[in-house]
Amino acid sequence: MTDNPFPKEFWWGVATSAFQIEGAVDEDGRSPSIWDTFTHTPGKIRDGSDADVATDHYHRFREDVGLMRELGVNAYRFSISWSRILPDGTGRRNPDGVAFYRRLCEELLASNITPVATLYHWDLPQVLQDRGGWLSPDSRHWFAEYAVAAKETLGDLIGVWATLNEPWCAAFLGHSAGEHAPGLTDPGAGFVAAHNLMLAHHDAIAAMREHRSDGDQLGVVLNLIPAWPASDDPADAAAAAKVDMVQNKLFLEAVFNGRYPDEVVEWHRRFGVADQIDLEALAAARQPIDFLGVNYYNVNRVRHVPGAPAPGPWPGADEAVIVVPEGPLTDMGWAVDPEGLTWTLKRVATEYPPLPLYVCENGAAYPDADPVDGTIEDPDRIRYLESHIEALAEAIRQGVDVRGYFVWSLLDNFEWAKGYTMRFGIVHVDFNTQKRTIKASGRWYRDHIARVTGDG
Ligand code: IFM
Repeated sequence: MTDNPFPKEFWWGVATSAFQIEGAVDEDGRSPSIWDTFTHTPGKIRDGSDADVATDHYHRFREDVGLMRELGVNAYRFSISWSRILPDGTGRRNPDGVAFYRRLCEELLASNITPVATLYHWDLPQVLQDRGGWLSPDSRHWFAEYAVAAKETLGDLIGVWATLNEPWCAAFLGHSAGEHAPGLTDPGAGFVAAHNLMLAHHDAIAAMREHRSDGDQLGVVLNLIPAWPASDDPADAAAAAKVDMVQNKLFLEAVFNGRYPDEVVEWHRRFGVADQIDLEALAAARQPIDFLGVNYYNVNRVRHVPGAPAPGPWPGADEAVIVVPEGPLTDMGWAVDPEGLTWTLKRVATEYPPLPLYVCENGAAYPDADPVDGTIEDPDRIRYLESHIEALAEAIRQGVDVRGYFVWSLLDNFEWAKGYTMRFGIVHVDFNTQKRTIKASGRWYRDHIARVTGDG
């Protein structure tokens, strides 16, 4: 990087989530989440696996913080398991669950690594699903109660809080496409879940602000996937705009402006759920945030195909088809589009009020070879990270206020419906022995951090 635009205090971090790494699913009072139920339902996970052990981080967190020290990161983004803190979903707090996150944060702080917590990375307590889950109008109150419980018990150690991770996934992959827990396949249910998640987000911010400490930063993390037309044909542009509406605009508008785009309101009517979506309640609930987290992996290129049904996770986007990308793909089947990151960050900065942004996830799955002589060469992942960090640098040079970048992921881990078939880590995990090995990409990231912070 010839012209280094990253300030000294920039956060160079790594990210994980509770369900994907912790394991220990029935230890110390944790109750099952919807993902425990889903993984134990035959046919839901590609390799038939579950996350009962995952990467055993619950028992190995000190070793994992040690890896972060070796990498030289100064921030760690993780999520808290609701089922550990409030095993009944609401009410009784579980001191043993809280104690785990206290130990983790103490270890991080002793290592000069800032803890960045997400409250909800998709693992709703099953007891709450049994009461209607995100389709229940009560869900906003359950979530606000959980947010307060987390803030009251961990707020002396954690100053940066995101309410939700990627609510589009929780809403539409979970309730419309059936690919994620709880596995519903109802277009309207996705919109209802999205609405209740947005209310929950605003309510949690309001409730946590009442328990505010100096310097707290409260925000939310969205996965903003640019939906670009596959050609210059205006019909492709119109199809792409519909995908953008469900993927991005719905959440950006709800978070920043407490409203939905007109097309989305129309879809509420069309799918027969308008009576479950109180637009005035959303406007009334709206809270300003201190930062927006942006997760970025790739671009969706969209073609208009007459008569095609809307793709499952984008209900309403009739006649829109996501094109299979050309060129080198990651293991997820995603193209490598660093320019989409610059574009996304500039879009948020241009269309919405000025706000600190963090790239809360970015990374790539590739089929790594097993370690040879204690090392793993993963040049594709290095190229991916390098090109995206350069794209981020470009956004900063163009004036976007980005304060941090988190690689997804610290560790190879449980990739949801794809089980253990996808390796996103910059640290390899042998899932039989749990041995960790820093990959070449991890060493590259360490050297990059040292270089740009002047410690190299
Ligand atoms: O593993 C997921 C993570 O949980 C949420 N964002 C995308 C990642 C890769 O698919």
